[in-house]
This record gives sequence, C-alpha cells and structure tokens, in this order.
Amino acid sequence: MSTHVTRRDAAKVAAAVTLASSSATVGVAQPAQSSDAREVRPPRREFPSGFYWGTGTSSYQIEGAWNEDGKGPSIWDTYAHTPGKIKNGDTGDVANDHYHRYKEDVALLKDIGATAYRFSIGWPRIFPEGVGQANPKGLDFYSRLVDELKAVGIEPFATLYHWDLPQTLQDKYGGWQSKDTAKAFADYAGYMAEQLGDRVKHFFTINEFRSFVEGGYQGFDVQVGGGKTLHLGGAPGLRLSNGELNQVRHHAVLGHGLAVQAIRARGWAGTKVGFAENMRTVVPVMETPECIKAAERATRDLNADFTTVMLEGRYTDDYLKRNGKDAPTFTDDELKTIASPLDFVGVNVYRPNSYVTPSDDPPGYRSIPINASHPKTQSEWHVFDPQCLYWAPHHVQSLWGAKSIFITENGCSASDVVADDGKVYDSDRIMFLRAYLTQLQRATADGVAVNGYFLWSAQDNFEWIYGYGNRFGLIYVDFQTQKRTPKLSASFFRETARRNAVA
Ligand code: PNW
Repeated sequence: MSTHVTRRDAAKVAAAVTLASSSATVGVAQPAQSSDAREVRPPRREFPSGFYWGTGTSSYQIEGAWNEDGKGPSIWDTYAHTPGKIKNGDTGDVANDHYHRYKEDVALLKDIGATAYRFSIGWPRIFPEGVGQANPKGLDFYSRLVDELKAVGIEPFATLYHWDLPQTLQDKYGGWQSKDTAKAFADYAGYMAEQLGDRVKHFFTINEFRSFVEGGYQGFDVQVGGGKTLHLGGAPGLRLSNGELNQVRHHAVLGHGLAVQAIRARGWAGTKVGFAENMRTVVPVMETPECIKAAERATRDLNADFTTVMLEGRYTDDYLKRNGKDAPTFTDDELKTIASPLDFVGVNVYRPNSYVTPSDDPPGYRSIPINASHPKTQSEWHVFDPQCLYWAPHHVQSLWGAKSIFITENGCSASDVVADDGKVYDSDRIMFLRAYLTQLQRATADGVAVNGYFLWSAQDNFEWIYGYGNRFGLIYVDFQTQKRTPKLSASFFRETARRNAVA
C-alpha cells in the first residue's frame, strides 16, 4: 500500500483545481507550474465559538482493574465472566488498563486536541455494594483523573451510569426492576456531585436508557435493512415480559429524575445536569414542511418511553393506549420528578432509526423500510446516514425547545490495522466523521443550540458483546501490549478542533 502523494499526483490535482475554478477558460487552462505557488483555501464550515470538542469513554469499557482497591463487582463483570455471552470470551477485567494508565491517556487526549472529555464513573468503585459506606480509594481514582484533566485544560464531563450496576443491587432488588435501585442511584449521584462538583461542572445522569434497559432486561431488535433485524442483548441478560419491561423503563427515567434532584440538592453552585440518550433518530425522506412535521411527530412518538417523558413529564396518550395492560404504573408525583428541569440534553447519534413520510392516517407519519443495500459501517447494526446528525438535535430543539444540546456520542467502528510503517490509516472513519460533522455544522448554522460534540471513542475499547473486535477509537490499542497509536482520524479530529470547523 502506498500512501505517498507523488509530485505528479500533486501536479494533476493542481491542474484539476485550476480547470474547475477558471470558468472563462475551460479547456484551455495551463497546468500550474507548482502546486505550492497558488493559495488553496479550504472551505470553512465553522462551529459556534466556545464549542466543546470532546471524546468519550466509559468505565467498564476501558478501566480494567475490575477487582482492585475495594471495587465491588458489577453486573457486567458477572455477565462477561459467564461463558458464551461475549464474543471470543473477552472480558473487561483488564480492558485498556486505564485505571493504571490514566495519566498517559490524558496526555494523549491533549495531544489529539480534545478540549473536553466524557468519562463514566463506575458506581461499584464508589459504593461497592451500591449503597452504604463509600470506598475512598474508588473516589480517589476519579478525583485524580479530574485533576489530571484540569491540569492540561480539558473540561471533564462525568456520566454517572454507563451500565455497570453494582451486582449487589441486581441480587437484592432485581436491579432496575425495583424503585429501590432508582433511589440508590440518586444517593450515589448526589454524593458524586458533592465530592467532584468543585471541579466537574457537567454531569450526565444515565447513558442510553434504551440500550441498557431493552438490551439487559429483554434483548432488543434493531432494523438493519432489507427487512432484517438483529437481536442484541447485555447484562444482566433477563427476558422480561413487555409489561415488566415497561416498568423497568419507568424506574430508569425515575432514577434519572431523582438523581437530578439529588445533584441540585447536594451539588455545588453552577453544576449543570442532563441525560445522554440514544433516542430514535427520525430522518424525513425529503426536506419538505410536511415530511419534517411527520418526522417530528414520529420522534415524539417513537421516544415516548424515555426522551419524551423526561422532557414533557407525561407519557403520551398513544404510548399508553398502545401498551394497554402492559403500560407502566406511575404517579403524578413521579412524572414531575422524571421531568425535573435540565440544563442540557445529551443525544448519542449513530444511525437513523426510521425514515418517514407524511400520512393522513394515524399516527400521522409512515416509517418506510430501510433498503437492503443501505450503506453501513463495520458494526452490523450501524446504518450509515450523516443526515441523522442534523435531524437529531434539530428535533430536540423544535419539539422540546432545548436551549443547550450536546452530541454525547457519535463515531464508527472500522477494520483498523497497524500498517508496515506503524501507522493506522482509517480512511473510512475520516469519511464518516467529515460527512456527519458537515451535517452537525449545518444544524448549528441553522440555529440549533449544540454546544459540543463527543466523539466515541477516545480509544479502542471493550465493545460490550462484541468484545475487542469492533474498534471505535481515534487511538488504536494493542490489547496484548497496551501500546497506544493515534490513528489518522486523530489528526483529522485535532485539525477540526483547532479550526473549530470541519477539516
Ligand atoms: C453505545 N444500536 O451503544 C454505547 O453508549 C457505547 O458504550 C458503545 O460502545 C457505543 O455506542 C458503540 O456501540 C450503542 O444498536 C449500542 O443502534 C447499540 C446501538 C447504538 C449504540
């Protein structure tokens, strides 16, 4: 594989640029003598000033040290230790060994130009049994991580729940099947805001309600095109009925609301809080007013169980009707708690979940099938469409009037390898990022209040049931040696962050 641009290639490119730009002399333009002589002005697709350029990770996916310094076991430790659950029998026991290498990892974040970092706190490191006595060594790890980030000028954004529930709460309460878990979560959230709030100004309560609830308590189907669906799962690996599942959903959003209240009550002045949800992203088939309206209707409807109830404080009539006897039981007070006012909305955006056209019949939109030939990235569920990074934040603003939105995850896995020259040429990831970010820039230019973008992920890591096979990082990790190698996409990210414009 040759990655060098030869002088001849450069001259050809220069000639093509000259031809394209000299409309009066098409066909008679002279090739430029030297590509260096002319000034090339890259297009400027700028983001608003003060925009955060971040990367993200989560505790179980990178920390390792699964049983060190007093940490209690989590449901993901248990699940990954169960034979047959994870591809190749991989576990997060060691993962990226980030628990011991966090200083090197923060230095790398600085090198790749990140101005913000979204990490998650492992609840069982702080409360090994979910509740009760806090573990000072666990707290100390996150405190040192935050200090290290602040020292190099990277803004820390902490997620309080990225799926690694203390095993004790699973054993005792059936996890999120019980309101007791929601209450325990709020106590832990309040404690973290108290302990880190002097330095951490942004907290996300829960990451991806949909993924951990549906994956963990029933298993969920994702449409991948051509009428095919994929069944995905995760810890704790239960198979609940629809009614039971709706109750778990309700407890998860209740946990979020209680956590928001606890953070407000016990946190420091100026602490900001929101959630990070992979809401179902709906793309209008065409950008006509009717189609966009239909897409908004579908967004509110298809996210009724999580995003909509958290932002509106009510389950939509359609949702309750659709679920009939399987609808969750709840009180008005709980709904108020669930919709506690937020400072921002975080959305994880990877793929379109639905393409819609208008319809005169209820529910007022029609989801069209995703074609079998629709492009995908390396992950089998990952349907490719940059438009979703325009429409997801757009709908959040137009439907719910959000004043501040973060893209809390976006990125793709790719078949990355270290080339003979020691570098990693992830051309498809750069293509993915440029295409998606161009759409995000379009959203900000249209007045959508997006304040930051967190690329998933800083480093290759433990990709849940796929183990170490699916690499999402800007930094390549050799899991045998723990050697880190920034990929070509890391240069793309650095340049984008430096310019505050798509590179
Ligand atoms: C997210 N889907 O999961 C998680 O928040 C991360 O921990 C994870 O590593 C990352 O995205 C990449 O997978 C998702 O099927 C899992 O659409 C599945 C889907 C989306 C996100």
